[in-house]
Amino acid sequence: MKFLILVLALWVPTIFSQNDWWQTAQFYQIYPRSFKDSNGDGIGDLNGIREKLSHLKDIGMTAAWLSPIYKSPMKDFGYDISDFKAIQPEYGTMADFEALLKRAKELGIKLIMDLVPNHTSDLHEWFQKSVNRVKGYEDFYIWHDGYPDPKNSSNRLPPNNWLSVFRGSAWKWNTKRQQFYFHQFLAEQPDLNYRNPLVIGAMQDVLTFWLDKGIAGFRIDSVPHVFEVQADSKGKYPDEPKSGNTDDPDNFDYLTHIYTQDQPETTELVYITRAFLDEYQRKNGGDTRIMLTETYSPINIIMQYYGNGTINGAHIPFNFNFIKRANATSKAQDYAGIISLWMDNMPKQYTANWVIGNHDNRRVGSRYGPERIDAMNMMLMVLPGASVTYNGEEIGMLDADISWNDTVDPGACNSNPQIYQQFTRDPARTPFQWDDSKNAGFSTANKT
Ligand SMILES: *[C@@H]1O[C@H](CO)[C@@H](O)[C@H](O)[C@H]1NC(C)=O
Ligand SMILES: *[C@@H]1O[C@H](CO)[C@@H](O)[C@H](O)[C@H]1NC(C)=O
Ligand SMILES: *[C@@H]1O[C@H](CO)[C@@H](O)[C@H](O)[C@H]1NC(C)=O
Ligand SMILES: *[C@@H]1O[C@H](CO)[C@@H](O)[C@H](O)[C@H]1NC(C)=O
Ligand SMILES: CC(=O)N[C@H]1CO[C@H](CO)[C@@H](O)[C@@H]1O
Repeated sequence: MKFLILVLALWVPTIFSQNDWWQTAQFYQIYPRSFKDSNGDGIGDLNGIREKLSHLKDIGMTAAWLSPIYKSPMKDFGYDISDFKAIQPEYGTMADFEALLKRAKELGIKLIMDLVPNHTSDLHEWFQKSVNRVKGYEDFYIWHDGYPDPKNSSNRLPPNNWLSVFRGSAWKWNTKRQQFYFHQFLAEQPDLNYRNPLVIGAMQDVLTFWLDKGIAGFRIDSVPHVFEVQADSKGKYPDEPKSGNTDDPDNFDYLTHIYTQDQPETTELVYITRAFLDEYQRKNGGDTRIMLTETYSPINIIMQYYGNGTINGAHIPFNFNFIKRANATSKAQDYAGIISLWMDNMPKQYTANWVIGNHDNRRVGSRYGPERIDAMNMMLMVLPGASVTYNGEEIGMLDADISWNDTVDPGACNSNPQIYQQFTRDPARTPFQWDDSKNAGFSTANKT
């Protein structure tokens, strides 16, 4: 009886209310490099995704978001972008992308692109122009003279103590421009300066390019990192305080990131982007174009991403609490707590979402234990709102054991053979297991 009431309570409101497509969507993240290799080079590609897209339909998915497929030197597997309007050749061509979109439309699956606003590749035309101080591009990135080194007159010291997520100083000297530039991730990934309206304009131009092709929206990567605090009137950037969490001064965790994350301008940018997407729909018609945002921030900050009461923000600010707060020892009451945490904090007019896995975290089966995989997948589907899962979780793939020699994730490669396992994301990025043929049906290549 109780179960029947629960089912009715979840089901009845959905048939009487007018939900927009995304409010009840099942989102499936595809990691293109590891999904399906169609041409035998050992690397997943767009034609492979097209070939296997009916799998998503079979398991009830209604939308897919693709990890980056843009042109990239691949220092961070596509999260370092050298051209936001081109496809990385090893993944295919623009024609392949259009064929994928067409197939997705036939199947009724919406496609979402991953936008990486936090930085570009250092090979991006914008960065090259900024290095050379080409007019209009001087302030596309965050530049600083640094300070003289009292111990060594031919050296300069970085502007402050800020650290890169991938270890070491977040500032890198550029000999051509004779200044430091700021990079929260790899040195090859300079951060864009979003206080420059020309940068916002350039990014909106990128959004328009992909929306015109017919995609349903964007998943925006690493939102909290988009802004850092401004330098004071003397051009000085403040140091961040030590966290006390580790003795390793190169570890990102050595500092508390009060000046480089969750700055108030971040939500502003989310609101501006939402207004831009709504305006696009007003002008061009069609279904709602949506925005999903990635942030691991505290709940009060995440709620601001939804909107501030008068202005709307992200349709789906990812809810990572199952990833952050649950593990193999969690009890029923812990899960109940995780669910209430979101539902009690979310203003009623918004739509809940639940993320079970992604390319940055251990797999569901490795986090909660293999015997809980089905339960976790089912819970994701019955909770109210949208669900978000990662390719392979539906078949219960587990983390692979990847040796130091085979490790390619930059976060791990920048560490050492003793500690890399704390940093590596490779174990959750192994090829999708399609069947029991060679390479589990992922590829005909000898090495994947
Ligand atoms: C002084 O700084 C320069 C430039 O960073 C470096 O190449 C050189 O090795 C440094 N000299 C000493 C003695 O540390
Ligand atoms: C919401 O944000 C907008 C745009 O930033 C701002 O103009 C407005 O005052 C904010 N409203 C509230 C209630 O904070
Ligand atoms: C596992 O999750 C529970 C809550 O769900 C938490 O109390 C506990 O500290 C977590 N354990 C680890 C090792 O993270
Ligand atoms: C890793 O690579 C090094 C250098 O190529 C080699 O000497 C070593 O035997 C390899 N280790 C393993 C465990 O394969
Ligand atoms: C959280 C996060 O890391 N966000 C993205 C910003 O850029 C880095 C480096 O490219 C990516 O790894 C991230 O996914």
